[in-house]
Amino acid sequence: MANLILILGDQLSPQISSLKAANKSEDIVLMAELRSETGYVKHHKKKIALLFSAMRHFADELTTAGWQVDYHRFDPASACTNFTDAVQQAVNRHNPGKVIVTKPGEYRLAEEMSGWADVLPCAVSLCEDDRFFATTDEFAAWAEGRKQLRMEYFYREMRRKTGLLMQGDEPVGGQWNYDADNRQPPKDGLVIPPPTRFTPDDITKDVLALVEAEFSDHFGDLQPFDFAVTADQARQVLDEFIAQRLPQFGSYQDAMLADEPFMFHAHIGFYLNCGLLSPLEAVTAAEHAYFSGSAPLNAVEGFIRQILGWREYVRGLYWLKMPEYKTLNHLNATRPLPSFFWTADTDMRCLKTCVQDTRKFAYAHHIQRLMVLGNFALLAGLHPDEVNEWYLIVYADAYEWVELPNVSGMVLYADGGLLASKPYAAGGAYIDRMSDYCSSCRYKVKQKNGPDACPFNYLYWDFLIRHREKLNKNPRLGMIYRTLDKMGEDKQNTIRHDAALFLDKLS
Ligand code: FAD
Ligand code: DLZ
Ligand code: SF4
Repeated sequence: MANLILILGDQLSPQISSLKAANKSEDIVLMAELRSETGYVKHHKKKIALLFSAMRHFADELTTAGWQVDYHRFDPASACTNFTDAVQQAVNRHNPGKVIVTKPGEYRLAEEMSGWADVLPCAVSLCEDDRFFATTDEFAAWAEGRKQLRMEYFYREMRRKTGLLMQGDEPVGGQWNYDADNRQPPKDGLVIPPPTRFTPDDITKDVLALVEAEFSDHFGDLQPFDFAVTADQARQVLDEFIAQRLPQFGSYQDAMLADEPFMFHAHIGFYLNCGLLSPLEAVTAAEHAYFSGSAPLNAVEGFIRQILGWREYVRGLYWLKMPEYKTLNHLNATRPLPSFFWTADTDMRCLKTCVQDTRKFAYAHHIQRLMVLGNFALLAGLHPDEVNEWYLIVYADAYEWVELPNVSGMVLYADGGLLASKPYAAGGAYIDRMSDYCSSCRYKVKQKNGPDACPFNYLYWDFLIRHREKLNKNPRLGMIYRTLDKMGEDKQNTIRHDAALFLDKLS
C-alpha cells in the first residue's frame, strides 16, 4: 500500500530521512504552503518568499526525479490552514497505509503531530532528523549529571566523534579553540567580497507577487530579493564563501562596519536551516580549505565550531529543555519592545544600522544580533517573550530551535546561566572598538553620563546594579562588581538617574 510522505518547509533535502524511508514508485510526497506557518509569527517578507520559492523548486526537483508530489499552494481562503488539515485532506485523497514524516524542528509542531495517531485512520511514522551530527538523545546523555552545559565541552565531543580537524585523539594545531585570534576590530581598507546573489527566476517572481499581495503588512523589504532558492545555488554560496571570505572569517568574525552588513560571514544559515545545504558539506569544505592551505586554522576552526559546536549545542539544549525553556525569565525582565526595533527610528547609530540591515536583508550577522541588538535588550530589561518573537520574525534563518536558546540563553540570560557562564553585557566601548558606528553617532561613546553620553554606558552599570543580588556571586563578574563599588554612591546614583530617564522615555 502506498504511503504519504510529508515534507516540511525546512526539510528540503533529497536525503531527508522521510524520503529514505519511502518508495518512489508508489508513495506520494505532500508539501503545503500554510497559513499556520506563515502566521504563527508574522515572518519577514523575505523569509516567506525564500521558503515558498525553495519549496516550489524542491517539489519540481522531486517530480523530475520521478516522485509523485501533491503540492498545496498558498491560498488565504483555503480550508487547509495547518499541517493537520493538510495531512487529513491528503489522507482522504490518497488513502495511504501510513503517513511518514521526519521529526519537525519546532516543539509546537511536535505537539501537533503527537495528536495525529488519534485523528487519522492510518498509522503515523516519525523518522529522526539525521541531518544533525548529534541526535537529541546523544545530547541528553552528554548533559546528564552536568551542572553546567558548556558548549566548549560538547564541541570537543563532536570533534572527537566526527574526526573533524583531529590528528588521532588530538586537535589539529594542538588547541581546540582559536577564539582568542578571532576578535580583531575592523581596520581601514578592508576589502570584503560581496555576497553571492541570484536573479529571481519565474518561480521566484510568482512567489514574490504572492508575498507582496498577501503579506504586505509583514515586517521587512521584499525587494531586492536575491537569495539562493535551490540546493545548487546554496552550494554556490558556500563555495564562494570558502574561496573568498573564509580566510578572513576568523580574524574579523566580531567586527562590524556600517556599510558592510555581510562582512566575512558565510550567509548560509538560511540554507542550512531549510535543508538546501547540509552542515556536513559546509564543515568538510572548510576543513578541506585548511588542509589544502587556502585558509588559516583560526578561521577554519572558528567556522567549524559555529556549525559543529554552537548549532548542534543549541538544538540539543532546545529539545532537552522545552517546553519550560520558553517560559524562563531569570532576570524578571518586563519592559515591552521599543518601537524602534521595527522602525529603526532611534538616534543610537549602532541600533539604527542593525535594524535597518535587518529590515532590508532579513539578515544581520552574529555580533550585530548579540552585542548590539541583544545587548540592548538585555540591558534595557526587555521581556523575553517580546524579544524572542522579534528575532523569530525578522531573520530569514530563524526557527525556534535555534533562535530561542540564542535569545533566552545567550542574549537575555533568561535561563540563569545554563548556556552562558555570564551575561553578554557590554558598554559603548566594546561597540566602539569593534565597529565604525560611534564616530557619527549623536551620542558620545566616551561620555559616561548626561544627555549626550552613550546610553550603553550608563545602562551597562545600571544593569549590574539592578541585578546585583543575582549576579555578584558569579566569579566572572567579581572584578566588575569591585570596580562598581569603587565608584561610590554619588556616581552610582547618577548612573541610576540617567538610566531611569532613558528607559522611561523608551516606553
Ligand atoms: P556565520 O557567522 O557565517 O556562521 C556560520 C554558521 O554557523 C551559521 O550559518 C550558523 O548555522 C552557525 N552558527 C553560528 N553561530 C551560531 C549560533 N550562535 N547558534 C547556532 N548556529 C550558529 N542562527 C540561526 O540559524 N537562526 C536563528 O534564528 C538565530 N538567531 C539568533 C539570535 C541571536 C540573538 C543570536 C545572538 C544569534 C542567533 N543565531 C541564529 C546565530 C547566528 O547569529 C546566525 O546563525 C548567523 O548570524 C547566520 O549568519 P551566517 O550564516 O552568515 O553565519
Ligand atoms: C517558516 C515556514 C513558512 C513561513 N511557511 C511554511 C509553509 O507554508 N509550509 C511549510 O511546510 N513550512 C513552512 N515554514 C517552515 C516551518 O515553519 C517549519 O518546518 C517548522 O517551523 C519546523 O521547524
Ligand atoms: Fe551606539 Fe553608543 Fe556608539 Fe552611539 S555612541 S553608536 S549609541 S555605542
